[in-house]
Amino acid sequence: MSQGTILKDTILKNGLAHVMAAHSPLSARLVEEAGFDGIWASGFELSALYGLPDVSLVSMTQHLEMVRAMAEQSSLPIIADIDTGFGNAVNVIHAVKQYERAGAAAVVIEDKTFPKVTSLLADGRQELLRVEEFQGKIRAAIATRSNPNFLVIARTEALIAGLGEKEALDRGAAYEAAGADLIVVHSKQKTPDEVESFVRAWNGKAGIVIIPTAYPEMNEARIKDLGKISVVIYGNHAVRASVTAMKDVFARILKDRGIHNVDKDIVSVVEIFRLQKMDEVKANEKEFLA
Ligand code: SPV
Ligand code: MG
Repeated sequence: MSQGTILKDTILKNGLAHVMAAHSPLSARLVEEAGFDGIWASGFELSALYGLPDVSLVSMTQHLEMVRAMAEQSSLPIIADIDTGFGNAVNVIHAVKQYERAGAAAVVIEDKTFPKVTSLLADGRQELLRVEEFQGKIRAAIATRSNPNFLVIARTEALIAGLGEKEALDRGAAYEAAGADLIVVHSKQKTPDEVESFVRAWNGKAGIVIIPTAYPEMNEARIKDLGKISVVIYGNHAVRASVTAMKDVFARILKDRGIHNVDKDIVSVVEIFRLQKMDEVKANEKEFLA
């Protein structure tokens, strides 16, 4: 079964797929062990990992290599955040071929101009593509995929750009008409009102995807009550959790002048061996080292 089929089946079976961000093969394994339905190969997280802002600086090759490495370490479907598709429809064609081959379940393409600016920034420069041009990118992605279950997800940034609900609804409908399987509507409002209102007004057939980072009180009970939402993406909680943990442990080691206190509060080296599958190495040594 293809990864896209697995993701589609989860949505069909559970109504809502819950997907967690990852930025490394190790974090992808932790997402799977925690019990999520899928992995969000977040551009924001990978950019942060390189110490870079999420403004189209990380290349397609860097992101693709990470997706490939994550796919090797996890059996969960991966939703690849390919930003604007790295250029125009021609770049999208190239990207879709590569990401499908790399083992992703889906790509999300957003309707901003290249280079994009990260969405949640308070005064970010948010420029949107003409609807027809973005439809061309979606059509190009659909025409390129070799498996019809490789999901092409269109993301509108109309609310992020402050263009209002009507523009967001019109764009969502236009992207569905171009063939998008699902529609991401993103918002940076501190409350869920804007997204809830969009969802209530949405009368397309395509399911909606949300990334509720800015409005965290939108929990899964509320999402299910609203209906129409197929996927919730927890967009940057892997990198934020790891920064929180590293800051805490690093500060304590300096304060304590040693590792004697933190040792009991962090995972053991044996746990890292388990995540690295050292047991397989031991078994192979026994079997093959003569
Ligand atoms: C990402 O995680 O890269 C996203 C979500 O695209 S956001 O950063 O909120 O735009
Ligand atoms: Mg992104």
